[in-house]
Amino acid sequence: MKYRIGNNEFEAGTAALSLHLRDSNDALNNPEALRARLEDDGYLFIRGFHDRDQVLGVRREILERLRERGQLAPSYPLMDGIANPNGPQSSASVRGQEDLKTDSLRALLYSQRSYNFFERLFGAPAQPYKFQWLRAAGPGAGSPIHADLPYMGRGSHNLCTLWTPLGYLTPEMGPLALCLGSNKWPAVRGEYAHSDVDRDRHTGVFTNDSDELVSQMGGQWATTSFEPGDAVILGMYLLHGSLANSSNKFRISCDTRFQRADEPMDDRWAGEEPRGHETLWAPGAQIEPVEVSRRRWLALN
Ligand SMILES: O=C(O)CCC(=O)C(=O)O
Ligand SMILES: [Fe+2]
Repeated sequence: MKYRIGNNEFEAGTAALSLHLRDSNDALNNPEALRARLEDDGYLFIRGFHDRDQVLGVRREILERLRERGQLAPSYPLMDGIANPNGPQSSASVRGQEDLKTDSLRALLYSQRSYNFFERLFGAPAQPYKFQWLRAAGPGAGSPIHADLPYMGRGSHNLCTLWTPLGYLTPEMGPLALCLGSNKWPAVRGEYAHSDVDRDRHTGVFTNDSDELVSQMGGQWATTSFEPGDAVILGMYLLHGSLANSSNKFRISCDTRFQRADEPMDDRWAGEEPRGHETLWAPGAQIEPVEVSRRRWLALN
């Protein structure tokens, strides 16, 4: 079976795509080792980061709201999250999902467990972005390839993404996919990482050609099967996106950010109700197409 990322498909268990992610649970009590691994690998995968039952409770409430919207196929168990083929279309977009964000979701993301983890990782008190990138990605949906810094680089760079699957996720359901090795590439760490989607008016997508990152740049795509409670912590330079959802279920996950509390926060994401992207999300904004930006970042002509 093949899995799609961006414009290309890959066989799993190959140099192009692995369905295994190394977990860092062995280093949980060793912040220096966690920091070294985050720096080297660009991510940390933690099994049981959150309380499993709390995750399943959040999942249930979000699915109830998807059902109220008519997005779930009638007459299947709620917790299976099977999409209604005749319901409203869905993408992996984080916009228009405010009504899916429950108090229980915020309690999960901003739990003492999360604060404690990041305080230990940073070696200093941590504070989160109060924005939640909630993704209910239906059949066919996937996220494009990017690093996070161009979307959130105006404040502290002692900043991590916390990606939380809300339920069991198989590779067929289109989970987060990491481009291993990309966090060290000069093409990523240079102009691209220090650009700003709103100032520079580009999409933030590095390329849609997932194959060139493997066959020309030497990366490897990697994901795995996730269980409720698992989480991935991402550094700001690792390219990632998602597999396309080839199942008939919703892939529900949420990402948010934690940074050092004693450093400034990107003004787009600060405060209780962050205003978000001023250009990227502005109706009718003129934004450079990926095909143009990609050539610059990959130094193609
Ligand atoms: O879940 C996804 O599809 C993408 C997640 C992502 O880009 C992130 O967590 O930064
Ligand atoms: Fe991201």
